[in-house]
Amino acid sequence: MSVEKYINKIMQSTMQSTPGQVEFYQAVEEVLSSLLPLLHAEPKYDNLNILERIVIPERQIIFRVVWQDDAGRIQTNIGYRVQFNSAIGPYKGGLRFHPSVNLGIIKFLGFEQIFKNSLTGLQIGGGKGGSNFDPKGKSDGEIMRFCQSFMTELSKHIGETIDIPAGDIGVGGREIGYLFGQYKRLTNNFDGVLTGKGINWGGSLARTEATGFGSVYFAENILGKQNDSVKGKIATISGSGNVAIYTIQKLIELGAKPVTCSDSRGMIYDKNGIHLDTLKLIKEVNRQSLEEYVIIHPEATYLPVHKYPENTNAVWAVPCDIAFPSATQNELNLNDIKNLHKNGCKLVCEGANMPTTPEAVAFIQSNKILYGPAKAANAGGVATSQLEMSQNASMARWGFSEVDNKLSNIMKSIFDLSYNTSKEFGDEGNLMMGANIAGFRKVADSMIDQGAV
Ligand code: NDP
Ligand code: 2IT
Repeated sequence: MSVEKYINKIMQSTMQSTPGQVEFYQAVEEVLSSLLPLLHAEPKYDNLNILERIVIPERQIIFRVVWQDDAGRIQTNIGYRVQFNSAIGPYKGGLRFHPSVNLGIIKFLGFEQIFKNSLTGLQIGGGKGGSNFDPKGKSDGEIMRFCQSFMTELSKHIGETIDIPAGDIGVGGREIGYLFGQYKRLTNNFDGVLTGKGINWGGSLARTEATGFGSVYFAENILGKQNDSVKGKIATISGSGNVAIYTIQKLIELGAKPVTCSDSRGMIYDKNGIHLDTLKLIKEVNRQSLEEYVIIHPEATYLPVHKYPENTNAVWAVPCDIAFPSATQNELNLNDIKNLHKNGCKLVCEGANMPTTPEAVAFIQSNKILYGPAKAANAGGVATSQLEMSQNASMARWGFSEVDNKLSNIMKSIFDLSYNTSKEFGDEGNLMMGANIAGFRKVADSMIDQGAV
C-alpha cells in the first residue's frame, strides 16, 4: 500500500471508530499529511504501525462533576482527562473550562500537545483535560466548589511523575489555586502536580507570561531569518486572555505596535496602540467585557461580534504587518487570511491552538506568507511549565530573567529544529512540515524503542 493510501486508511478508521470528533480529525489530518516526506524516506513507522497507535490515546478518563451553586441547586458537568502519549515523559498539558468542551476538542488538544511537548526538547508526554463548565458569570465560591469536585476525581489519575495538568482557556491562576488546594487536602502531599501555581506556593516566575512571550520570541526568530524584526511593526492580536495579554506586552517591549484585541463578544481597535494597563485591569482584575476599554479610551473603537461582516473575524480586517491569533481554534478562516494578505500582512504566528482553518493554512503556504505554526509558536507555555516542575523537583527557585532566558533559548531551539527539519525534507522554511516531522520523529522513535505497548 502506498504511504498516501495508508494515511487515508488511518483517517477513515479514526472517523469510524470515534464519530463526530471533527476538531480531532482536523488535527490528525494536518499532522499525518505533513509526515509524508518522512514516511516515504523511513518505512519503519509504517511497518511498526506507529501511526495507528499514535492516534489512539493511551487512556481517556470521563467523569461526572457535581457541585452546588450559590442558590443551593445541584449542577452537573462533564470532566475529561485524555492521557494521550507517555513515550517521552509523563502526560503534560492544560485543562480547559469552556461550554464548548467535548471529547473531540480535548482529543485535538491532547494530540497537538504530544508533538508540541516533543519539540521543546524536554521530557514531557502529551495530555489534555477540561470540562464543559462555563466559568463566566460564576461567583468565586461557585468556581471553588466546581474545582474541588473536579479535582476529587482527577486526583486519582494524576501525579508529579504521572500526569501534570496546567491552565488553558478558562483555567488561570485562580482555578489552579482551588485545584491544588483540593489535591493537597485529598492526598496530604505538597507535590508539583499542577503547573501555573502561585509564586508563594511553588509556582515559577515567568510562567504567566511564558506563552505570549514565547510566541513573540518565535516570531522574532522567523523574522530574524529575513534580517527583519518585530520592531516598528503594526500587529493585530485576537483574544484578551493569558496568551493575548502577554503577547501584547512583549510586542510593546520590543518596539512593535499592537492595535487590536478581542473577546467572545467583540473587538477593540486602538490605532494608537493597545493600552496594556487598561487591558490588564479590565481582564485580569475586573473580569469585564472589552467594551469597557472604550469608556477609558474613547479614541479606540469597539465592534461587537454581531456587526462583523459575515463569515469573517473583524480582527483580521485591520491592516497590519504581523498577526497573532491568540484566542481559540478555527478563528482565522480563508476570508480572514485573504483580508490579511490584501492588507500586506507578512507573518501569522499562532498563539492559540489550531487557530487557522486548513483552507487558510493552504492559502498561507501557496502565497508564501511567513507562518509560525501553533505547536511550535505557543510551546513556550508548556516549556516553562516544565521549568516549574524542574524547580519543584529540585526545591530550587530561579529568578525571572533566568526563566525568561531559558524560555527564549527554548523558542530559538524549536525554531532551529523546525527550520532544519524542513530543509532536511526538501521544503526549506515550511515550518509546519518541519515542526510536525521533528515532533513526531522523537516520539515515534521512542515508541519503537519501548516495544509493542
Ligand atoms: P484565556 O481563557 O485566558 O483567554 C481566552 C481568550 O479567547 C478570551 O479573550 C476569550 O474571550 C477568547 N475566546 C475563547 N473562546 C472563544 C471563542 N469560542 N470565540 C471567541 N473568543 C474566544 O485562555 P488562554 O489565553 O490561556 O488561551 C488562548 C489560546 O491559547 C487557546 O487556544 C489555548 O489553547 C492556547 N494556549 C494557551 C496556553 C497557556 O499557557 N495558557 C499555552 C498554549 C496555547 P471570552 O473571555 O469572552 O471567552
Ligand atoms: O496548550 C498548551 O500548551 C497549554 N495550555 C499549556 C500546557 C501546560 O502544561 O503548561
